[in-house]
Amino acid sequence: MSSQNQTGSRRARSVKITGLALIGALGLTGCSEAAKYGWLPSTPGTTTDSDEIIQLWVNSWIAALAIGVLTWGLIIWCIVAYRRRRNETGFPRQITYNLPLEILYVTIPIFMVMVFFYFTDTEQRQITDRADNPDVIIDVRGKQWSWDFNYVKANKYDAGMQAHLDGEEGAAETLPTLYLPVDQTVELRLNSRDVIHSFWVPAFLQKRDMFPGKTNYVTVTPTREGTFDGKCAELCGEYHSEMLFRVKVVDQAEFEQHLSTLESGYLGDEYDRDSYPQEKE
Ligand SMILES: [Cu+2]
Repeated sequence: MSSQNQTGSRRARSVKITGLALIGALGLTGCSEAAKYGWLPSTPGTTTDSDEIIQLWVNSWIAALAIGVLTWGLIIWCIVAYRRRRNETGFPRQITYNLPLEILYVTIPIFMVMVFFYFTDTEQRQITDRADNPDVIIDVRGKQWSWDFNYVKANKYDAGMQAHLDGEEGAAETLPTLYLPVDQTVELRLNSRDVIHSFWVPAFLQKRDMFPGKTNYVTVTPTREGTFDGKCAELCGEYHSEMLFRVKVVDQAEFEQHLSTLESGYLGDEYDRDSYPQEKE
């Protein structure tokens, strides 16, 4: 066999292997439901924002991967095409100060960043916009290491019990539970009683920090009934890992029924830890 034929068959084989690997990878991804949503802890239809957040996430990955594949391809092509040949000595021809090329590889990344920025910014504004007239307002107070929920319009409160570490895992039923009515716009007013916490319901794909002395807002309209996990996402001390809660998205009747079981009143600033003399003075 001539050396040319040998190189040809080797190339054909490597093309075949690469093709099979690609088809296999695509097949695996196609089968998996999780892959379809970019392995996010949510599925479409959980809140009015969740579908677009999932789309932004998945499309960003596709764009990033396409750019990645193109870049890796060009790198590998350069390595192979411009490798040192036998009987070649010294440095290859040096090409510098190629102005058109330099302008090209400055403008392309700027353009890519602008496209990513545009889509992220549009989406983020839509998510963080506060509703003019929320159906339900809940003042959420993070505290080491639990949560208080004030249902503002109904003047009802639910005070979470501080976590106790006794070596036994806490039962889900004992966790403080935030009730939300399905298909209604909810404004969560996030406050902290002591240190920085972070309000996170993974299934809602939204997370926001809670600072002492400052109120942050999350506006959410849950569209699927069910029970979801919530947790503090900011390391806030010894029992941070126990600072858990649950979210129950229920119909209006069940929501009202739950409110009727709660005490009337409002647990406001007066229960904050008195440790911010600079603000209290
Ligand atoms: Cu915390």
